[in-house]
Parts: sequence; C-alpha cells; structure tokens
Amino acid sequence: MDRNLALEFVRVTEAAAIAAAKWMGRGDKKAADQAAVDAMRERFKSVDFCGEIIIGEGEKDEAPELYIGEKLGRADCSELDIAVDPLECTDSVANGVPNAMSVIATGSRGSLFHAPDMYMNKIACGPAAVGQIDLDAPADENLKKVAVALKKDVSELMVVMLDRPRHEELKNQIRKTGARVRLISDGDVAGAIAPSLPGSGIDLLMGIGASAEAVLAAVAVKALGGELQCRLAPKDGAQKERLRKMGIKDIDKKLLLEDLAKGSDLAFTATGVIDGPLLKGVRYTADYAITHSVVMRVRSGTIRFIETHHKLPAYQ
Ligand code: VTB
Repeated sequence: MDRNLALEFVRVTEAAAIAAAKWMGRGDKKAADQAAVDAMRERFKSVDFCGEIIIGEGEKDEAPELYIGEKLGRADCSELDIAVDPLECTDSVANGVPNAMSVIATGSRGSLFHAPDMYMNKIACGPAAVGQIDLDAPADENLKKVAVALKKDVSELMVVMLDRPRHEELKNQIRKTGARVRLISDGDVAGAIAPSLPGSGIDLLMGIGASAEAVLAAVAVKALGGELQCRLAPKDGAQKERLRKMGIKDIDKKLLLEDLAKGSDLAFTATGVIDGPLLKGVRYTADYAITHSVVMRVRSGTIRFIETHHKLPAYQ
C-alpha cells in the first residue's frame, strides 16, 4: 500500500502548533520556539519512519534538538530528507501577529537543497503566471508579464514582501509601477506559497528572506503548481567561504524549484499557529483546541486541508 507519511506528520505539526500557541502574544519568542521544538521532537517518536534532518534548528553544536544531521525514527535506515521549522515566525507568536505555522517538508534522500543559514533573494508566483517571472529581470518587467498572465491591470497586483529596510529600493520600484505591496513582519514561507493559493489576494512574493524557508516553501509551491526562483545572498566573504566548504561551487546559480526540491517524492505538512494566507491559527473552545493543517503531496498533487478538534485537557 502506498503510504502518505505526510498525513501522519500532521499529528506532529499539530502538537507543535498547539504548544507554540500557548505562548501567543506573551512576548517570549524563545519559550514559544522551545515549546514547539519539544512537542515536535516528542511527537516524531510516534511515527514509524526513518530519515535525517537536513534543515532544522541549526548545527549540532548550537541546537540540541532537531539539529541538522540528526537521525529521526528507526535507526536501521534513513529514507527521507527532512526539513522542519517547528515554529516559523517566532517573533510573530511573541507579538501575536499573523503568519506563524509549524512546518515539515520531506523528500527522498538527496532531494532537498541543503540550505545554509543565510539569505536568499526570492521571487514566487502562482500557477497562472508560471514562466512569466525571472529573478534577474527588473521588477517592472516581472509585474507587467504577471499582470498579463493573470488578466489584471498592474495596479491590481499585490506583492508580498518582508518589512525590512533592505527592501526599500525594491518596494519603491514596485510602487512606481502602480502595483500594491503588502508588508509582512515575518513568514515568507506562507508568503511564497500565497500566490499559488486561489483567493489569497497575493500575486507575487519578492525580496530577501532566509534560505531554509525557501526550501520549505519550494515543496508546497511545487505541489500547488506555482513557481519559485531563488539565489543565495551571502552577506560577506566568510559566508561565501562557508558555501564553498559546503561544496556549493556556483554560488550565483539561479535556483529553480527542481534545485530546491528535486523530483516528485515530496510532501509538505503544516499547521497554523496564527492566521495566515494558508492556514487559520489555533483556536480554543471550552473543551477543544482546534487546529487547521494542510498536507500536500507532489506526486499525486493532492492537497488536503484538515481541521482537527483536540479534546482538552489532552494537550494541557
Ligand atoms: C524570513 C521570515 C522568517 O526570517 O525568512 C526571515 O520568513 C529572514 O530573516 O519568519 P530576517 O528576519 O533577518 O529578515 C524569519 O523572520 C524568521 O525565521
């Protein structure tokens, strides 16, 4: 029987999301992250699988749990590349603002790009605009082409980007075309996926974000039929040297979906912590914690949205 492990991983992201949600708006991002990491690590034990973390909480010496290179599951095999972000948007949870979620992406061994801890320049669009974006083209050219593909006026386009001083110039270039910009405080995993979601109100993601987030988003964008292009953006010589040591020869390569997440044996599981374009956050009733999750599988193209009512006080 063909097994959809990503469906089993929902219980893992659900547990992490619920654990993190307890810290929502309490101003403590470290505690929120730790709660998500602990819950994810613990819940992984209940799933029968084997794999190795290639994107996680950091290098072994700085992250005791879910570190890069950590083997998860059965010890006798290693079938999966695992990319995790137990809590994408720790700051958002601390401040109670949108976009936080718990994410797991998997692929067969060797399929996921070993993303170093540094920035990438990114552009993403949804299925209707595939083939129309180019990371190397000026913003106005990308916007004109996407507008034609989406049968919209440029002024109707909405571009999402992280609200960072480094985006000042790009933001102005976009505004000059008449297109609109939605600034987000964090969460460019959800931001990169949003253009591929009908009804998100977002047509493009542009700008610089973290490279681990690019790999996580790539799996979902692939499942949804959109496009994501990235390029590593090392900030100094030391980061370039690190890339060389990692065996990345062509630092300037434009990374396409196939470079970030190879093949079709890929899956994406996420549970919302705070509302975002992809998922609603955790809600509480007197008796239940309610979670919203998504499971996407590239091979079949199946997208499942799962609402789960967790009887309390099971998670308290
Ligand atoms: C983004 C965002 C993340 O890191 O990738 C960002 O999606 C990039 O780093 O939620 P800066 O904060 O330095 O801009 C996060 O904000 C945190 O991982």
